[in-house]
Amino acid sequence: MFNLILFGPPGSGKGTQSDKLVDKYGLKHLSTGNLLRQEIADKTPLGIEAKSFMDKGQLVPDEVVIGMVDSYFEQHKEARGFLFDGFPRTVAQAIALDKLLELKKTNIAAVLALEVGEEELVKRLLNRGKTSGRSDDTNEEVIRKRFAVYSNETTPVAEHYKKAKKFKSIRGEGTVGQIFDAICEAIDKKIQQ
Ligand code: B4P
Repeated sequence: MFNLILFGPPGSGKGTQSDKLVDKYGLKHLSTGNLLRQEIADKTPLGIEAKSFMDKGQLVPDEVVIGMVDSYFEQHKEARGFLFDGFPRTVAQAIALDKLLELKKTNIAAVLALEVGEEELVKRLLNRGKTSGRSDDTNEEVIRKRFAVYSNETTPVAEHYKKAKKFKSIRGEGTVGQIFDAICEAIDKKIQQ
């Protein structure tokens, strides 16, 4: 199995790049944001709980997200590898992911982190909010809250993978094509190792 994490702040382009990467490398796309939005659309108890956190720009509790990832693994036992998008977002999630992968006798090959300045991120998210119908993208205060949560709770995840020598920064500003090429270059190097 070959597993990758696409890492970066809200709006850094994780979802945009993931769609292209899963096509090219035949990986299963595991976006916790997409899974949570599907639960909300289906009005499940999990979705109703998650919505109250997401609307405020907060993270959904670890046990909810980890349980959801575990059941996604159960449903995709045949996968050749996973592209994790927006997960893990806390150190507790990263440790849980390490354990789940260990049970499958596999691990994370690399963590690719998209680096984008905050003002560019706000611009992208407000712009997406005009058309996406996502309530967490329409209010600048909620967007700034998401950055604060990212800096407090998600940045330590980078340290977790830096210690394991799996972390690589990628410039996340430029055209979608340029960024895609830079990510593919990093992945291809990893595959050749
Ligand atoms: P996510 O769904 O993961 O989304 P995101 O971080 O907001 O955006 P992403 O980085 O994927 O940006 P995108 O490509 O769409 O999270 C949403 C919420 O779910 C979180 O705030 C949290 O509450 C909850 N959640 C999710 N996972 C969780 C977890 N593990 N634990 C707890 N809670 C969790 O790009 C953004 C915009 O930029 C798009 O409009 C795109 O078109 C544009 N764009 C992309 N690339 C561009 C480029 N190169 N130039 C210009 N614009 C670009």
